[in-house]
Amino acid sequence: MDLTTLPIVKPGTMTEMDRFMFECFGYIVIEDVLSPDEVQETLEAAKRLHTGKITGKLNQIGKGFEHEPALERLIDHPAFLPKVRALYKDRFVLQAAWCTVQPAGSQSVGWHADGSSAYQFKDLGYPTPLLQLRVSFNLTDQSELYMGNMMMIPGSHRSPLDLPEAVRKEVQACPIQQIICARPGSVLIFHNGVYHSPMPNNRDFDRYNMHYIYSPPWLRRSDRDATDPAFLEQTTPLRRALMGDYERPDVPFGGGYPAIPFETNGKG
Ligand SMILES: O=C(O)CCC(=O)C(=O)O
Repeated sequence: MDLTTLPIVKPGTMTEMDRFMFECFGYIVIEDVLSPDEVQETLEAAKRLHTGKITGKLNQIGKGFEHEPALERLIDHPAFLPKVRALYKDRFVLQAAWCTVQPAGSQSVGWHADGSSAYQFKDLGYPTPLLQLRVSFNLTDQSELYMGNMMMIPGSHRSPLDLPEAVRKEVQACPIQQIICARPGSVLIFHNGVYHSPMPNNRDFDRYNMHYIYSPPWLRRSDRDATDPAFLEQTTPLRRALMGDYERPDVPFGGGYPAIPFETNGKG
């Protein structure tokens, strides 16, 4: 009997209820953001990215958006962008974009909160601040269990205690965990502090997810040292600003930085 209920929200505006659920659980889910054609196009781009590089475990490749238009298009998708804007009060950058594959018949269970082993986010203060908001697109079907689904522990971003080490490799790590069963094209948005893990993929096809990570403007990028100048040249003003590669009055941000041109979305 599954009595758990996913925090499902509608695309677009971050409503008061969306925000309440995000604060309680640390994540929300938007179903069916991409059409089947869009899923197919994005999946083909993801597969090109991983061609010849798939090993037996979870693999991730960054900054594919620099040369794959289908991955670039999702950076500012209107289904989720208003929610990111609401959470960061319009001040953020794309800190990384990771395309992950959990190969057919493989597993990489490893419960963790996101952050950096160089300096854990949880050591910055309590509750762990929002520093990497992850927007994850399912590119393959994960509507049933054991399809490489994301597994989450709701509310764990507010726990002052770590998840016990002894369960970190267990599929059933905690009685309150949830498994995100969602169709391809659905989106999961989550706080870096939430404990999560991929579920094993017992199917005969590789599982692909595309993760976009949004952070305050001063956080160092993690999938690139700098964005490819050729990409910056050809992309839209909004996406250019979301890369964080803008001129600013002074290097330490003391003079602020130019407002992100959200109103240009989709233009020029
Ligand atoms: O794509 C996945 O299965 C999740 C990857 C993950 O948890 C991470 O990169 O932090």
